[in-house]
Amino acid sequence: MLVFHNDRHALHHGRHEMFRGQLVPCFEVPARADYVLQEVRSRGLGPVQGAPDAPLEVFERIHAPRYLQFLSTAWQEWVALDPSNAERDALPSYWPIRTFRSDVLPASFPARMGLFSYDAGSPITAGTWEAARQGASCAVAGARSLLQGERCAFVLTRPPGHHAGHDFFGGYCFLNNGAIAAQVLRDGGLQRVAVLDIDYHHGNGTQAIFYERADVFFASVHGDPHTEYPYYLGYADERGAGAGLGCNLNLPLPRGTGFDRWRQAMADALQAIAAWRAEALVVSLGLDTFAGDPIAGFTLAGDDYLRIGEDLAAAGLPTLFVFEGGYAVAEVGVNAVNVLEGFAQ
Ligand code: Q9C
Ligand code: ZN
Repeated sequence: MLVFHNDRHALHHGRHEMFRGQLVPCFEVPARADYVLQEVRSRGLGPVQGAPDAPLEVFERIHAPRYLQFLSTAWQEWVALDPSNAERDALPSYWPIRTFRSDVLPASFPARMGLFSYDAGSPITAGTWEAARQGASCAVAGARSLLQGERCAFVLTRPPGHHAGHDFFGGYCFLNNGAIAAQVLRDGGLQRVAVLDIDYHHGNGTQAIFYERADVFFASVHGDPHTEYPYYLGYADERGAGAGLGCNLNLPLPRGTGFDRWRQAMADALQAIAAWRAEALVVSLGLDTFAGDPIAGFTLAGDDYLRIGEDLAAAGLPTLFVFEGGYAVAEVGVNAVNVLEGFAQ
């Protein structure tokens, strides 16, 4: 399996996220991707390559130009507010919730931080833009490899992407790598592309991006948002809207769910994707469904990830895996490569 590795991922290294009124050390750390790369190499999964910088126009197929403009200069603006800010991550403190305008663009940098985000858990650091942009470039290269006939490829990148929307960051995500890949597949000539999100958290960004579209099917198996992040999206009654009605499938499961029930939910999602006649599959591959994950609540075990890979392979579609969450750092490499090896064998 081809592996597209973001060799600039460590430029994004948040120090703190806001959690229950305190700044706590970030869960989304560079070591996550390092463990996955180490496992890819030691198990000989396939050749590891980088990717050329994709032009911004490719990202603009998914993200708003003014959002990309904001991200590309956010760190410089943050430091310009106060030189000592260089020692601190940038986090938002204000948000334009209901009754406020979101069409305005305040000159104030903190005001724009809130305009373009939805939580205080996703710090912007000196290298966030560089890292996110290179990661999205890897997603573009991965999608193109499928268009050129590869059966599968793996985009090994962080920061993750599935919580990022058309014009907002959150949930540790800045550019929606999976959505960008799906769009590259569409623009490369495929008519019907499915995104299957198996991260513990609902992929609210990806869902929102494609919600009114009939050409990209979004299916997600995740912790029930009644109790789990991101709380405000991911419910079973969200089926798509307008032309996209029927092209969105949410399968929320209660905290504590184990592999048997989880596996049946993924089978239901794959069944819907097959019935929809998808031509290619993008898998948002979160490993935070693992029992040992510090911020999630399912109870999957290491070997279960081999079965997941086998089940995905049985769907018989060209498949692009995109790395998302998974915070049991020492195990995330084995679990990720188990899926990929289960798929490829
Ligand atoms: N203190 C992804 O898995 N906060 N994002 C949870 C932890 C947000 C997860 C609370 C979790 C976002 C890509
Ligand atoms: Zn997650």
